[in-house]
Amino acid sequence: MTHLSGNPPRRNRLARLRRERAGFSLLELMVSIALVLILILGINQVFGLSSRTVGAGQALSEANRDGRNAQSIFFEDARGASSALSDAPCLIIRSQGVYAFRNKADLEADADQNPATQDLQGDGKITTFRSYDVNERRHRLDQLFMFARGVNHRQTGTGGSFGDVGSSFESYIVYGHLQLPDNASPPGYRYPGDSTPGNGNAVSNSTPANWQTQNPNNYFATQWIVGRSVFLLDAAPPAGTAFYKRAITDKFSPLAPFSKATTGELLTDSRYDLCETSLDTYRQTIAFDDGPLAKFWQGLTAGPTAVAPARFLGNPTPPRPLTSADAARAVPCFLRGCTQFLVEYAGDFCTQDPMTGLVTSLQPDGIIDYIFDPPLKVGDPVIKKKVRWYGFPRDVTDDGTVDARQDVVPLAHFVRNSDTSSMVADVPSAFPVWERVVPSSSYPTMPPDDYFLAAWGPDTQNGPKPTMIRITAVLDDADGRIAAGQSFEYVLKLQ
Ligand SMILES: [Ca+2]
Ligand SMILES: [Ca+2]
Ligand SMILES: [Ca+2]
Repeated sequence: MTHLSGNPPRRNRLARLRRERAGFSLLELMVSIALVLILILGINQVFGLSSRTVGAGQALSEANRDGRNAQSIFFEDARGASSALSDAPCLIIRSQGVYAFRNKADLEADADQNPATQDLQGDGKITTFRSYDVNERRHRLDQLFMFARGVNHRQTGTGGSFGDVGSSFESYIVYGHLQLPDNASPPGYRYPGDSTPGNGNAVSNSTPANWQTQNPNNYFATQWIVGRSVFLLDAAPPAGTAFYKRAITDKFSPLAPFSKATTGELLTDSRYDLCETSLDTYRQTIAFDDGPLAKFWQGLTAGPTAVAPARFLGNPTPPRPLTSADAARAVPCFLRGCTQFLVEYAGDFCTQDPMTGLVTSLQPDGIIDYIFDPPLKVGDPVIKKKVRWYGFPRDVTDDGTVDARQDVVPLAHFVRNSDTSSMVADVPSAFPVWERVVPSSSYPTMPPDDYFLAAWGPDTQNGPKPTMIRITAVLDDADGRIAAGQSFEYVLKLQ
């Protein structure tokens, strides 16, 4: 009998079913469980890997977004500063570095817990970073103080209001790292990188002892936030509004860091954004600047100690329920995770020999001061000129030394040290900018808290001012999702 259909004989089907019901052997079961486990592990790995990739991508795009957003704000402020430059009371750049760890993991991986030293190659050879280095352990926390014309609106309010109605065509803008709150109640505000017990507000402390209790939110470089504090200038603030007040006893009020509001808060408290003055009034205020102890650049930048600059308070995550004072402190928070903030300037301050680039006179020659690229050596053809940037000494050629021909140096250093025989021996103190500089010979041994300051004020009203400001910012991820911070460079045209 031949079966033409596809159905096997019933007996055969039963036999096979019986065989199938006998199921898997223990060995088969174990093997299949093992296979499933391996599969699960594999899937987990793939998901873990892709979520890490997504995390890094997200952190990267966040940094890029913040960097781009900052650009439009910088440019807008520069436009305002540019239109106020000719009669602005002053312009100040203050530069200072601190040693700091990138994050907790960086601290824990460091053998001697000192951020100024690092075993770079992992071979036991310890490198000690210099004060003028700019890297993952040596950070710049520069500040820019400037005046601007252009409409700015109120962002803080009197009493219970989160933002009073009002605007001003003149403003005072300060960029710089913020003091951030610790976890106490009420919070104490701490300087970036500082772990001195007792709210010392030192510029930096290289020992990480007690950072968790002393400065849990502003110790590591990736925790830092650069602030943008905008104060509206209004000669006659509206009635019923709180504002920073001019006071005879405080010469640089109402824009000095310790100027007081009508309700008692300090300017650095970031409580209000309205000041009782104007560009004209304030220029006159600081024009009567007299005596070595009362210069406007000191009056506007002075912090709690001689080397500590004034830093404004910020709180990016104000507690709930929100009060108007807490809301006001969220306003200045501008660039999060900003591990470097460098401000440098360029302009036409001197006359240079077109063949050698050496300074021949301390008068502008109509050409923005320049450097030769590549470095000028005997017999080198002149290839091209690059803008010369002035500021806190910085080794931009990355050869380990600061050289006036190629690197960023203070203007006074450049005009003093150009090795021309006709060079003047000294720079007049008010030419064409007031600069606090250390002798160039001491750059390699410069104390870690030494600072640079350049200021243009009423006494240099007719002297040359910067044509450009260069801001370099590094934005990093607090969670360490990216290998290193992203660098952004903004060149702001002032004239
Ligand atoms: Ca170390
Ligand atoms: Ca020039
Ligand atoms: Ca160099």
